[in-house]
Amino acid sequence: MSIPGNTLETDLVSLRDRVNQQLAEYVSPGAFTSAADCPSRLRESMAYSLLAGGKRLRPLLVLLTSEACGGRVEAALPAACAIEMVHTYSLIHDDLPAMDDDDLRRGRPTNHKVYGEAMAILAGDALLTLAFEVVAQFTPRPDVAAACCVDLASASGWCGMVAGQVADLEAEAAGVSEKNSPDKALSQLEAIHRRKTGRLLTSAVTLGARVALATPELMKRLEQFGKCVGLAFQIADDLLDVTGDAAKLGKKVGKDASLGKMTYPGLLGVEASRQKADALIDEACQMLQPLGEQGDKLAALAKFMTRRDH
Ligand code: GRG
Repeated sequence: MSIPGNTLETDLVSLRDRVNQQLAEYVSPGAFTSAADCPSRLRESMAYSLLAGGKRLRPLLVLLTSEACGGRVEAALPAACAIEMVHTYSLIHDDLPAMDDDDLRRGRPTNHKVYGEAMAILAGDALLTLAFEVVAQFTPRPDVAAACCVDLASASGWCGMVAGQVADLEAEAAGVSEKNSPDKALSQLEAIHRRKTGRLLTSAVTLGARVALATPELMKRLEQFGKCVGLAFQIADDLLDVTGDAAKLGKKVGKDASLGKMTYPGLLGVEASRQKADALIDEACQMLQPLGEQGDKLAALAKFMTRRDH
């Protein structure tokens, strides 16, 4: 990961290493009293995708938000790892033939290409449930752990990420982009992404704030920060599908256009999409004002997330 500013880059690399180390521990046979009972092929399939690299943006958002609110890394690490488990499950399921049917993810063959469809579905299921086991068991204070479970479940579930994925499939099946006016198509696209990617990214921020016991006023501002960053991230993702390099991304590019999908560059053009993403990041950074310098790393990560090349 290359992020401008030497200290920030060192900090992020070391936080990411901690997340990677903890994730490996959570899927090891000794992680829980009952963990040795996991069938070895299932564990292998879970670890294959979970430990395949990835930028770890969601865990970094959890940890940096918590730090910005005065929290400790150790307290936020279970939630940071849990959200990465949920994200990895969504990628495994999204890559399945019944969904996006992809054969490359994080620079490797997708989970179902290696372990078969049934095991890929089960590895996704197991990562999703393990996420909640980890938050409930290892987040300090039972009331905070419970609030984090609700937050993560609502962001990823039937009215969150899963709903967004359903809306995306329905829009694709209906060929909505051709039938609607540009304004209507744009608000439909926003409604899809607000849930499909936005809710989980917002949850990364609110989880960090919850663990650090942020005040309700700060929580509100951070939630708005997360919403802006979530949408800007999706616009950047759409742009990378047009302008990105498959080798750097570790997945195919040009897929959205070949499937006739609605995207920001498709509806607004490349330059206006970039401007929209930049404006969202400006709005996001304004939300961090009460944090003063303590919000600087979080602001830098948000900027990186939209200006990344992978
Ligand atoms: C299967 C319920 C279910 C949901 C899937 C998020 C999602 C919904 C599918 C992923 C499809 C996709 C490529 C969405 C675009 C935004 C996105 C989540 C990109 C990948 O996230 P990164 O860039 O990936 O953070 P890494 O590999 O770095 O973690």
